[in-house]
Amino acid sequence: MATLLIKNIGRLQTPVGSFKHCGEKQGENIMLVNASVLAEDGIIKEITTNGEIPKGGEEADTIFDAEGRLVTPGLVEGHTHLVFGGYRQNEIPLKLKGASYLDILKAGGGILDTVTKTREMSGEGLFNKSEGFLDEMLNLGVTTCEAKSGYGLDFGNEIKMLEVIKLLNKTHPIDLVATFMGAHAIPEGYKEDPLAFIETMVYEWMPYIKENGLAEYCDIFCEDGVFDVDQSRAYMEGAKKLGFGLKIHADEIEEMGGSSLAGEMEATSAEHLIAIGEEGMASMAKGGTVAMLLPATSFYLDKTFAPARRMIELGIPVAIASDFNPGSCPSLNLQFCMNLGYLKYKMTPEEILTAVTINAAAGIGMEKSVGTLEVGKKADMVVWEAPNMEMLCYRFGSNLAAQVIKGGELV
Ligand code: IZC
Ligand code: ZN
Repeated sequence: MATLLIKNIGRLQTPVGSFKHCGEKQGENIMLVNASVLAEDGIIKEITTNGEIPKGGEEADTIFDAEGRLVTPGLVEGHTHLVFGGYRQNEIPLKLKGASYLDILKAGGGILDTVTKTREMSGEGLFNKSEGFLDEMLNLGVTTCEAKSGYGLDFGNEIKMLEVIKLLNKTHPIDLVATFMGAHAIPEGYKEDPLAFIETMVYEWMPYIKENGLAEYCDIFCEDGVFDVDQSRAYMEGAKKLGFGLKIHADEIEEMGGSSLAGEMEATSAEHLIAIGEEGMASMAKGGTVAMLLPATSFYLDKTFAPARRMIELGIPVAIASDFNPGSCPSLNLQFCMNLGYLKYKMTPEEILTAVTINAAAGIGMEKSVGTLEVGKKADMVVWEAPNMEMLCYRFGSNLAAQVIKGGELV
């Protein structure tokens, strides 16, 4: 039995409860002063406060002195396109000349450019590259991460990506949740008939992915010039029948009705939502769909920011994630997303902590095991180079994670 004691925690701050936190609950965190956490075999055994040390704590195999700093749950990264070939820095000069994200995609670049480069890479090459990204994330405080396929767009290459994610989950300290996103762009040969591509995925690829345990969720890019609402519905219905959880990139650039569909289908999460309207928000609130907001993408694409305050007001559980990908967010720094949450979404530090822990966890089906610091949950924690959440949300551009703890081990 391996034991770990984190002592002398100036402030331990965490949401409580293994469920989506909506409305006023979004901003409810508990704060313990002069706290300690004892973990046994990677699971939290006891949390104490006011200078008390858990029984047996002083004899723990490893003792870490937090020296009065802030400790929170490990960050949960709820949305990444982690596995990809190449980069797309060549798009910046085009953007500066006025080309939009969708202009570049429509001209055969964008996602399709990354598809070519991902197809060219071996599984081993993709594994090594993605592993490096996960190392960076862990350093920045991320202990659980969602990762999507979607740069293969044919059976063999989509499976190659999902196999890479599965192997990373086995070998890397970060826990991964895999999402199949074959419906990321329309591949060559299906331009005139996107529904035929959807049917191929639903009837031929998804059953294989399900049988082989290669993904928990299916995601689709519902956007002008990509997949429309009817095609998205067909894809999601197919995925639901096979027992996948549902996600949808909705209302990112144009308000297409993807968020209304998400609520109607009771999708686990809807992503982006920059252009969402009142109808979409009402539907998501009714469907209990997590709003997976991606502020670094708004920043990078020079777009407005999703109406997070209105969502909280309407009782939509809000999560914040990075969207790490080579085209619309080449940053995997979730701490930067927290800064943007504070300044651009105007969320409180408490609401932001909920957004990057328990609500992100609920958005990827991990809320029972991670996302809060409570007895029985995984001992995934971050000791921050900060006394409180205000400092963490205010200072940007530095890595304030002083010590990351994953599954009861210092990393
Ligand atoms: O590679 O552009 N929005 N998918 C939907 C992306 C961005 C990733 C990319
Ligand atoms: Zn995305």
